[in-house]
Amino acid sequence: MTPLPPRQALAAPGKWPVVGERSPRADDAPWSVHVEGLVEAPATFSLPDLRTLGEVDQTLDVHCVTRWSRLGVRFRGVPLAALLERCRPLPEARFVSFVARSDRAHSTSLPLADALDLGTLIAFEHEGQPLTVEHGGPVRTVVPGRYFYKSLKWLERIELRAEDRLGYWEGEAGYHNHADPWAEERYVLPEGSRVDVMRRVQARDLAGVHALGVRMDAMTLDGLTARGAILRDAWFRRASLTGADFRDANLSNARFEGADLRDADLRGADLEGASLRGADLRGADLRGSSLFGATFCAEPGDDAGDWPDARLDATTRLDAEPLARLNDHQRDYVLQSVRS
Ligand SMILES: Nc1nc2c(c(=O)[nH]1)N[C@H]1C(S)=C(S)[C@@H](COP(=O)(O)O)O[C@H]1N2
Ligand SMILES: [Mo]
Repeated sequence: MTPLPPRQALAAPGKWPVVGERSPRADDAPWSVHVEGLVEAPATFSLPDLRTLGEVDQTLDVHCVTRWSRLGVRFRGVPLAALLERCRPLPEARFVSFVARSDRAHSTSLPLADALDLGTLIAFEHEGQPLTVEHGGPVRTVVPGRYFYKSLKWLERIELRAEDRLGYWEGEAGYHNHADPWAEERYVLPEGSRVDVMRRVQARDLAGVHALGVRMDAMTLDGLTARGAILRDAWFRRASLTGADFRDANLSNARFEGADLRDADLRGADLEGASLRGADLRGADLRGSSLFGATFCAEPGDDAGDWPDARLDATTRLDAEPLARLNDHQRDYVLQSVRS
């Protein structure tokens, strides 16, 4: 069986989803990559300069925090190590921050030792072709062994630092700064917010709440109001959620295994990567929801857990949009259930 980190699923064959920014900053200047901060020899490299540092092929597994993976993907580029050999980091340099040529100056960072040990690559090509713009062309980083948000598109600046500087997703969206997919380091809760969130859970009012990774397994939360809440990675396993209002909520990667979702309102909810196995969805409304990577039944050859298949019937409401994003196996199961 294919080795996948916990709760990752393969992207459809031949598909490479675009995540985050879709294009770099508009700028007529020729592309260059600056290396600065705690280095003996700061430098600016043109793309041809960079490529003379010695290109290698590297095959790695891509694991996006939104749950899709692509295994054995080949990139070609220059190892970060080769570049830093030229610029010679000072002994105080303990972190490396990669900054993009993008409108929000998107960035991400790694401990320098990790970036080197993991074999970070400054990549120009993907499967023998130049990187397309939406995937970070002409130059991006790829970091094996970390969720893909540590791999920066449109590399413009590499900064060596004594202190860490949280990247865009890590600082703004609560993405885990260590990002090891095997340890499932996806999201962190903002400091100090857990108690407040649990108080809101007790009151069954999570409308507009922004909290990541909240554990609500087996809780009785019928009639819960969670409209517009951001509850990525929440656990609702075996929770009782009849009539819950999840309209437009972000429930990506949420676990609803065995949950009672009868008559729940999930219109417009983001359920990407959510697990709904064993959930009771009779009378639930899923119209306009986003179901990329969501699961209702076991995948062939999947032995992860012994949940039964979700319960759907003719009273479960769905429209074309959510169905289009399911994989074939899940879509067949859903369609067959709602027709019977
Ligand atoms: N400049 C930039 N780099 C970025 C992002 C971004 O929004 N901007 N998103 C990150 C995330 S979350 C992922 S999963 C990957 C997605 O790369 P792809 O669009 O080529 O699949 O890029 C990462 N690097
Ligand atoms: Mo991502």
